[in-house]
Amino acid sequence: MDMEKIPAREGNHNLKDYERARQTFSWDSIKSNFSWFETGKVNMAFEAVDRHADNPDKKDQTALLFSSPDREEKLTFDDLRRESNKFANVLRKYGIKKGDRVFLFMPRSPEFYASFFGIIKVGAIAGPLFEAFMEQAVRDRLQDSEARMLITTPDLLKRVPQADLPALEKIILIGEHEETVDQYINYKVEMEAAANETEIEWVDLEDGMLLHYTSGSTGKPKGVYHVHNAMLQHYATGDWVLDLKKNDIYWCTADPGWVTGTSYGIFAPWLHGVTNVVRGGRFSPDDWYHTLGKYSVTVWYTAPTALRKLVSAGKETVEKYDLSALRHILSVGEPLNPEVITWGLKAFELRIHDTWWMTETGAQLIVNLPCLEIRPGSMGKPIPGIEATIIDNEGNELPPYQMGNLAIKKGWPSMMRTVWNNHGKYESYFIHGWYVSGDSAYKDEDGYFWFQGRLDDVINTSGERVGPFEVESKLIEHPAVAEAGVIGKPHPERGEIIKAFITLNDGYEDSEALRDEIRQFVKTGLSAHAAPRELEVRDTIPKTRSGKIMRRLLKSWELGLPTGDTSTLEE
Ligand code: 6R9
Repeated sequence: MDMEKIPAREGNHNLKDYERARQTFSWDSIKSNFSWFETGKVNMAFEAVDRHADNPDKKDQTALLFSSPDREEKLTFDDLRRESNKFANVLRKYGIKKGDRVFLFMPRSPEFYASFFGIIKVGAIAGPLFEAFMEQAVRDRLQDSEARMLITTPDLLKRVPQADLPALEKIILIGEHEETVDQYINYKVEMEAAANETEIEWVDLEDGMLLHYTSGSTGKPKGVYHVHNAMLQHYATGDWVLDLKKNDIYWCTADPGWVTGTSYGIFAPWLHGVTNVVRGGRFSPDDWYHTLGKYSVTVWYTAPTALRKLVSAGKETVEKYDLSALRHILSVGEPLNPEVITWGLKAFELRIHDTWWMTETGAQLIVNLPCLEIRPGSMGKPIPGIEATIIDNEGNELPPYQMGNLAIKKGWPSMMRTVWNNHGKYESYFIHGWYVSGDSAYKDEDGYFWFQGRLDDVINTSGERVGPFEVESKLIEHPAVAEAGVIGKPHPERGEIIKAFITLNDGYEDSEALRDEIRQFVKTGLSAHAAPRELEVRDTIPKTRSGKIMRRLLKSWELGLPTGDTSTLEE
């Protein structure tokens, strides 16, 4: 689509001269913004919380503006320091130390953020999980990471496996619960007894901080391992891309179970000491507009799937609210449709800035900057310090307009350092010093990058990454299902929806009731977002000679596209 380019706004952007910054920039130049600059010893929690709480001008500023349909709370930087100190002391009391994995399985809440920073303060590694996960998803992640502790709520405890987790010593419960099991610890009781001060564990820049499990096209979800050094890039992009300024009220709509909810829902805003809005509960256009208006949000980071729903809700809905404080909007997770950008110009009189990055990359890499023109449909340009290109499968760089693998020159601060328990997998991402993203794209003659699709079978439904293998594995656990092949099918609002093709075991007949039951089985066994919206019963599932499900072929059939090379198709 040939759309009008949208010029940069006038304004006092933090990054004004992109070309110059790219030429002169080095990551070392960011270091002087941090307290560890001289000593080399660091802790992300100190930089994001305590440093502001130590500053008399900042300590009473609101750090967290939390609200959900049934709760509203404000925490200053001083409150957040104290609460995370207390939690660090609780963890220490139970023997948690540097390098241990501590997982969080709970809805967004002030306790989540206190616990999260408490974990980091003792030098442990935080593993945030989506609250929507069902037992199998929780088990896979706790098993692989060998988590020693889990923080959850009595409600969600039902989905925490009771067996097969030998490493899991304690479960901290936030909220009232009746059972008195040795393994359980009561959050409130422990926090009341804990001291307000703690010793921060000073670690090295390369020490672990965070494990984000994400889906690949094969195998179980993988643990993407991030280190404290990522803060350099969280800080830099908070400056250049989010364009954060001292008095901003910032809202990132992402859940901390997703990397966007940690890198940009926690680290970037708090490294900059801005007020961070967190809204719990379910999405609705009115609720979101209300949140933007009520808190006078100035900078808003969200996702195409939500933006598309706001577009559907129409201009009448947005006009009910006073969004005059809003000055900067960003998007991530999926391609941002040009139509949505056009709508944003009308509805908010603002540009929507697309940003591209991945769980593995830890922070934004290719973005639309406030100081550059936007070409609707393009992800933008690499930030200073990042070299991006398009390569073929042999690692040769391709000229403008040729589609190929989107690749990044190895060596940026927020890059994952390994895949937990699977360093070989980590190494497989690189070719001739390039990190190969798995996305296909091309660049134009001015260096703007244009996303074309995923090269593997990973599904992106409403901005969430779902591995087809995980869904297929769950499907075939159902007694009626013999084989399953799962694809992403394009959908106007959700990006993609999950469509599953199955074959049935002898003795079962296709019926709507059976299909409903199977869908429900995935929903309760894995998670709601992984449940196939469409389920089709077939006689066979196409497979390669080596037995791999040919999802590509299923997809071509589904979409009525040419089937391409079927030489590996099993007879
Ligand atoms: C941060 C995040 C990564 C995958 C990525 C790509 C897709 C993300 C995008 C985008 C088009 C954008 N993706 N941003 N596609 N335009 N601006 O999303 O991480 O959940 O790991 O997903 O999402 O396919 O490879 P993650």
